[in-house]
Amino acid sequence: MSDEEVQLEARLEAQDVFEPPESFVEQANVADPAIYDEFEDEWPGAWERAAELLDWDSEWDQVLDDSDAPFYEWFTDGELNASHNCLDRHLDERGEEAAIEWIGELGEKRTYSYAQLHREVNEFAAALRELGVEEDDVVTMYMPMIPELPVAMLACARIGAPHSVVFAGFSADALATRMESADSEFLVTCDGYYRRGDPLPHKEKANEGLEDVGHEVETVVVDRLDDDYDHPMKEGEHDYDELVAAHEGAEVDPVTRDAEDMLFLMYTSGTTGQPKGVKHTTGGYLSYAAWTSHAVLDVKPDDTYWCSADIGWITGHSYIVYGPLALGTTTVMYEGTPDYPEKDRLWEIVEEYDVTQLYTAPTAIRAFMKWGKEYPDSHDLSSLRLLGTVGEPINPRAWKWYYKHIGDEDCPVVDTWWQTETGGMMLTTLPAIGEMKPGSAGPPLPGVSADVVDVGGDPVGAGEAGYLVVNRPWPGMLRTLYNNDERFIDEYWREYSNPDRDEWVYFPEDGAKLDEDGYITVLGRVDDVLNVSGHRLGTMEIESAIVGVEGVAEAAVVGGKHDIKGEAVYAYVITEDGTEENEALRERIIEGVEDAIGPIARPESVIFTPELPKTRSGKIMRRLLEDIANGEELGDTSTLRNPDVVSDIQSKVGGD
Ligand code: 6R9
Repeated sequence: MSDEEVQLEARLEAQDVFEPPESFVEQANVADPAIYDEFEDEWPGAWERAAELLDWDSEWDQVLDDSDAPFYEWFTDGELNASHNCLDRHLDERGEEAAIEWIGELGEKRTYSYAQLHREVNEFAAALRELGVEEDDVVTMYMPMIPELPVAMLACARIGAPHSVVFAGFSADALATRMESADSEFLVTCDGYYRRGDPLPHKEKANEGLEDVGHEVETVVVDRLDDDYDHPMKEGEHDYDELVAAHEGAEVDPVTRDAEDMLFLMYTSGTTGQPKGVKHTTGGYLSYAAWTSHAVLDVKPDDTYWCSADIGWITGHSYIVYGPLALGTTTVMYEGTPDYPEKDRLWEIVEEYDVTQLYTAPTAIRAFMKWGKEYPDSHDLSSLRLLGTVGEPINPRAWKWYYKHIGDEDCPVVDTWWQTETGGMMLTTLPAIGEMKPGSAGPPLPGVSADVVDVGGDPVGAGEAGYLVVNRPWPGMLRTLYNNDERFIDEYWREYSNPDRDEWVYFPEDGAKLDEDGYITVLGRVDDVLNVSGHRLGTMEIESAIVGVEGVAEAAVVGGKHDIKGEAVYAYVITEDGTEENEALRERIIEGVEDAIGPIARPESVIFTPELPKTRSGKIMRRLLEDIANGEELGDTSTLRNPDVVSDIQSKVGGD
């Protein structure tokens, strides 16, 4: 490093607060700080400005109906169609502009103009109807990052059929559980996809999952691998290309949906082994996705905006598909991984497409940091105007690296806290208004009300850790858990609400800290959910996969700190025959987890132990196992029934 660079690094390291760059402020969609007061003064009416970003078939009567809280309703009696909002209404002005820029793993490129995307969505919507899909039928999609995925989502939205997208990296079991839970009789999947240049069979996994679904399923298969792979096509299955060709030129009128009609379901991990089917609606969700894309990501029609998430997660739903397309911009979709063929793949794409905003995850940023600044430095990234992060807490070092080496100290960084359940962003600075504090997401968005409280629900003082709560409803909120209103209340509203006084407080199950300026630093989950590379995984789901492996008697899973992934899966396992070293069993356990959930849940470490540390009442002391995984000092172990086991386990982890 030159002297100048050393000085620069030192200055950045010492700096805790960053101002939005002048050049950004001048052109921002939202730049007037009065927005915060306006939302307070006009709440909940102020949310109309989100709904007004959309086209409605008929206007709402009421912005918020809270008569049956916490089953809130937004924009009641309003009617609209999401596919119309993402496509048709842009045709006149932006028909020939790119809606999706798709970049394949092998370097292939496909551009879908709004007109082309509209055409294919119509054709596929007609095909789905012919297959028997009716309004309100749940259509499952089990697909990687190929353009047919957003096409299928928008085709469903067009005919009023909610979609349920299952992340392609999830296992056959995970697919089956979700299809069963949603009673979904339709599946859109593909033959396979490429990973690091090699074809990866996907259809076999889908077939395996279908075997465990107890009802008939109509399946559509996209041919992604062409001649590289002859997928096992089953009788009665439909080929996507043939279906679309058979409906060439078809036009399907967008079905008018009530604002509160379900747009999609998204399954996510919770405390129990059973994933939760989060229900999002057409009016509130779409308004919220569009508004936050406008206000936080500063999306404008002429942008080439890129969110590097996978559409199989909520981030991809809100900020690759619905938000950007509702605003008529160009959204980039990248199929591959950031280090194939080289570690500069992302920067090559930013340069080639003149990407204006990049929204990614801290885990990716930490990997970029490790690879070195020479990769971004070898590309012209000056088209970038804004950077964002999501998915997990970002450490200040990674934030500053992103700010400097990707943003050239000239782009605001928005650290956005939100969840599958919230539908869109909740805590973040507005990029042209708020000072940025690396490591702290920021204040709640205008109109959103959040606080940090203690176990009893009382606000904690500045600087103290507590539990994050949300005190008011917001349009993008989940409406319920699919077919399970009771669990919806138990999971999110039981803890801090006061139903007798009709006071409802949403509990996201995250720990947090508040500073004297009202900035919130989110510390991580306080339930048994891990965050591995920004992906939510339930410890119970992993544990039940492990105890399903022959030879395993008991298992406890916790998260251990990991430089790149944030958290990694540590599995403590008691074997049936008491053996403490068994390489073959270790492999079977890893395989078992991959089969039940997917490779993302793969244990970093499997530790065989004769016992697990338990309290006198027989509860596993997970905190202790976490401390052991992190090599931290252990607190009081005197309440344990079996304190001796601790040093034994410690020595194994240390020597692992
Ligand atoms: C959008 C998404 C939600 C959980 C959430 C929290 C963590 C997300 C964060 C963050 C700190 C941020 N999380 N964004 N933690 N700072 N900016 O990731 O949804 O997959 O449902 O995960 O992720 O723990 O509760 P989801």
